[in-house]
Amino acid sequence: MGQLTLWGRLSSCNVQKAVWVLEELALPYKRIDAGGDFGGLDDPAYRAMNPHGTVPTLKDGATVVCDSDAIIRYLAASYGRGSLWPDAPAERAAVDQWLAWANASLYRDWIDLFWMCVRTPPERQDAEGIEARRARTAERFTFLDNELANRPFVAGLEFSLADVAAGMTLYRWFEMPIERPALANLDAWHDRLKQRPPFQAAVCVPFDELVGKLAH
Ligand SMILES: N[C@@H](CCC(=O)N[C@@H](CS)C(=O)NCC(=O)O)C(=O)O
Repeated sequence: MGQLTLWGRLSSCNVQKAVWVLEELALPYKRIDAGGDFGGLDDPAYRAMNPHGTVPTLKDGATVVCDSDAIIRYLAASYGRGSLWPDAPAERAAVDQWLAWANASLYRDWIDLFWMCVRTPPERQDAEGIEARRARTAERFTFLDNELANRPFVAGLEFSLADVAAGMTLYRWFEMPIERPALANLDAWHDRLKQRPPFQAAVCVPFDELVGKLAH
């Protein structure tokens, strides 16, 4: 293992995924605030690592990885000994299919809602648009609640990267000033995650600095 360095402000949900996995694996790492009010994403040295100019970026010795999903997979494959992202293809596929759902379906609706409801200043908010996104996100969580009736974690009996990608949404979902359906299995899963200090440290982070801020 080289020196692990993660660039990214903790108020970024994608940075939170990376921090959560670093903490789950109890890896020594240094996090450097970048992005948002911290800036730095247009610096040539940063762009040389991450041509997208986004956070997070991970450096492990000579290896640089951009994109939160690539980062959590890299960390799990390198240091997880099959715990968060199984080695066996069939078990890995079970995690991957839920990672894909979390990113392509749940995250898309949830992040739209967060931008419209929290990041957009009140005077520019579109109540109908918020309600449409709220309803769609609630449908995603209702679907997940139904799945969680049969298993304790998103991809099966064990905690995995799928729980990180989906669970990263929970704090903000429950903190947003919106109506939410009562979902007992989702609540039980949330309670299971809340027992993990890495979830608390990475995800349960107030987002006041993002309220009414569309700039980044
Ligand atoms: N697919 C990328 C998306 C990265 C992304 O859009 N990051 C946002 C923060 S969540 C960003 O860099 N925003 C600009 C900023 O923070 O200044 C990933 O998962 O890492």
